[in-house]
Amino acid sequence: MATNNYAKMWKDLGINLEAHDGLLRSLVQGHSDVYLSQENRPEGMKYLDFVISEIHGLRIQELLEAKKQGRKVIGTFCLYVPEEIILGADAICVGLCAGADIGVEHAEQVLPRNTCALIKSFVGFKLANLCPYVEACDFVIGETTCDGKTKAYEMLNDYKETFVLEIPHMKSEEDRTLWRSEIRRLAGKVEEATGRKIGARQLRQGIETVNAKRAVLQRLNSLRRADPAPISGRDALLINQVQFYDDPVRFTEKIDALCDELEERIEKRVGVAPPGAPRILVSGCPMSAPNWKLPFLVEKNGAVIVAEESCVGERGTRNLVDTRGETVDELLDAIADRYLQIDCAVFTPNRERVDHVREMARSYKADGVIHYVLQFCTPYAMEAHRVERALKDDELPSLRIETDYSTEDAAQLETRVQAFLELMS
Ligand code: BJ8
Repeated sequence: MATNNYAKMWKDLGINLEAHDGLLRSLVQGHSDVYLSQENRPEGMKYLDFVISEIHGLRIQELLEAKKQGRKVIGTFCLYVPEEIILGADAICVGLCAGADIGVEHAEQVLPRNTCALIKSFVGFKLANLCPYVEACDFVIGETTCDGKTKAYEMLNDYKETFVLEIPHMKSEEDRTLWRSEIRRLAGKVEEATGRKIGARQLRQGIETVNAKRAVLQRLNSLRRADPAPISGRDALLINQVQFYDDPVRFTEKIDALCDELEERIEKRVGVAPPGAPRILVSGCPMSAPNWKLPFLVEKNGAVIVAEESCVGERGTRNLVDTRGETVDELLDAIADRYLQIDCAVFTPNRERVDHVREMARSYKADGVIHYVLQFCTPYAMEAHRVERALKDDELPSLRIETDYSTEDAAQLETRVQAFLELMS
């Protein structure tokens, strides 16, 4: 990225240029070490590399251009916030979850140390004025998922307007009623902020755009069932991460073309690892960009990650919104119903997540499962035991990893990963 070209843009956004340079340097280095070092990548990944190389440049420029044309930019942190509603008001949705530990010392001045890395990262980014996406947003939408996020949004609201959506923690009919009314409250907020009424035609268009994006990611996932794997887990993760920032229509077209290429590779039996390489399913907490630590350690030791049971993965792409509704009310209910199916660990009971892990392990022919938990994430740490028990019943080896965004534990993690992969050789 030609940083000089963007320095004025970042300065105008109030970015701390010195700290931001450090963030970009580590991003470029991480991308080079983890991604560009791979051999035999699909050609289509060049687009994703380009997006990453311009992640705080060209895309931010596009957002600011759109704002000049009168569109709003709205930030989100969670899969429960429907992009369809934001698109229905001709606004732009950007995912703000962050996966870097730069800014953590700022976050720890106001948050307990035993807060998960994802929360520390987004709070730290705001306090240190590090993220042009946050600064480009007109407002952000939070949600009452885990306690840490719920309370962090109170703090974030002191610096950036934060609208908080109430997420029920159960899935009874009463919860559905609450959730449907929250979806309407959100639509009202988006209409008020954008000054645009969400009509049925625009909402349907928003639904179709997001359905198309999810459908292409489903296509990508289904191609990863092949052996040899036509694409690495690292690259698939990058695609899943970029979907939260990129223009959804352009992204869908590019990934569709990449899938065509993967189909050809499968036909010619071209893979990123030899046939029979250990196939790993990763399950648990989301990995936001540039959190690439674990996939790198797994794949540099000869295994291939074939699927992610994660919000940056299949939990986010499973299920499309039913488009049969004709009125705004019917479409909003269809959106609410689709989103209530998400099996985040903040729900109770949450048996469907365990079923999904087992089902994914079977369908992707995984040889083992890594249960990935961000340190201090109680919901996923609590569910780990239930997941492990189910996998034991299926006679599938599993490994529990608890970590954060720092690289301090990389050597120790690698030793554990190597020992785990030996079980499969
Ligand atoms: S739908 S997983 S994106 S809440 S890791 S902040 S849960 S303490 S990210 Fe999440 Fe929505 Fe659920 Fe997905 Fe809390 Fe855990 Fe931290 Fe987490």
